[in-house]
Amino acid sequence: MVPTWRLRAAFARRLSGMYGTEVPAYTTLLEVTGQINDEVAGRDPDAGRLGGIARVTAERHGAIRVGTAEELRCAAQIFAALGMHPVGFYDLRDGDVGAVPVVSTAFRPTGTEELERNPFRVFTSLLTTSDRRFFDADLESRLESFLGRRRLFPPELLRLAQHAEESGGLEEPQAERFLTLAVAAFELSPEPVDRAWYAELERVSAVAADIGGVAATHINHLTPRVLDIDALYRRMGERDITMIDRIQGPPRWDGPDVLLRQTSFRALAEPRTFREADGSVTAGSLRVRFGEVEARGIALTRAGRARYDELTAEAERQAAQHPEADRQETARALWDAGFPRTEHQLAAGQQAFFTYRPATGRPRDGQHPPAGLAGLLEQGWLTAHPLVYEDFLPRSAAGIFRSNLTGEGTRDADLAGTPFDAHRLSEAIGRPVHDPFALYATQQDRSLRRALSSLEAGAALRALDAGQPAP
Ligand code: OOG
Ligand code: NI
Repeated sequence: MVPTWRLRAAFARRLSGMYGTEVPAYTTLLEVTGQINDEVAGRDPDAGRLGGIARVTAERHGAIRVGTAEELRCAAQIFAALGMHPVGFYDLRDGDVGAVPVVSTAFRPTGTEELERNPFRVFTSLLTTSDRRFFDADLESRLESFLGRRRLFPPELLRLAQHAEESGGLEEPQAERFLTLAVAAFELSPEPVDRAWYAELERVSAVAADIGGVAATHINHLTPRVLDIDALYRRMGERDITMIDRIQGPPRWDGPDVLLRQTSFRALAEPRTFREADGSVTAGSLRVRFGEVEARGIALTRAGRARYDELTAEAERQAAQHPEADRQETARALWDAGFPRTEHQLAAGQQAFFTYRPATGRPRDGQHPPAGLAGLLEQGWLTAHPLVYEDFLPRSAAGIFRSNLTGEGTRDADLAGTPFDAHRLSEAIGRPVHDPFALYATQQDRSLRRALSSLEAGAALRALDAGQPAP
């Protein structure tokens, strides 16, 4: 039997191989990423603090886009076979410039062990065809009928996926068949693109055209994880690959790495065939795919995230006021003044998530552990190991979409948007969309409870049981 996690690891590896043949710049990116990861692992004894080198080397996220709730349900079935579940809700329709008509979630493993085995995740976006700001009633109905006629995933693939989900894996020949069909479902289709239809959707949004203007779905990008994204950014430039103008997310600074830093480049135009108005088929090209790379840091609690969001908004405000100033420096100064400088401060202030363990070798000397987390850490009762941020950032995601766009598109901001939230997305998928904060909190609480029990830290355990945010 090939267990779930092995299916996931094999799927990620094969998808990466397939994508490398489709987008050569991705192969360059993997080479440079691999060099830098080796260098960092060789010089920095702490390089494995946020995931061992084996995990980081294999680590990828992908992005796909689908058109209907039915397509999303099928994608969810395939991901469920791989032990990947919807986490988080992202609404990208409201950005001031280049808003995109999609709502999204990320499919990923949710358990500590599964993440450690292979953390493959796929950012998955659903076209909001009923959003009147983008699509009028006539276009919506033509889109719906176009999407209703296509089938992204063959029934055999879906049957195997369901079987794999129910049995926690697949027997060998079926596993092979499942992986082959699953990878093929995300390849670029040779099917000719209807020129007029694609162009009509492109006037609304390039993302709408990429989703609803073609007969199949495809991987939009596949993103490796790098241990030093600033070094990678420079080195890609030396290889003549033009990156977007900056690294998104937190600035580089001396304090702990938190959340997610990402940067990207536009892939080259790819040959596609088109069906013209007179029925003839011509050769052409489309430029919708992407290269992206990311560095991951510590997962923040709601409080830590609120602080991050404030600093980001302030950095944006200052950058808008002083367009001549270096953005990184502006942000760094704000962080130096206003963000916890050490992991210890993040833990004691409950601004980030950690795995807690009882410190080994601390003499008790007849003392009782204190009730508060800060005291437990300061007096050396507990050690804290950071949890990696496994999710995405809406602002960076919007930035990635935006740099993908050929034009600004059109959106009638005077009309009301279709309301959408995590609950409605859960209904569309037919599976619960998990709250990322709750998942990290569960991981943290489990370790804390175990550590406190083994320390016989009665007061701290009672505080935890009383439902306080932490002891
Ligand atoms: C997804 C964009 C979001 C990220 O890393 O934030 C994303 C897309 O372009 O389909 O992948
Ligand atoms: Ni991405």
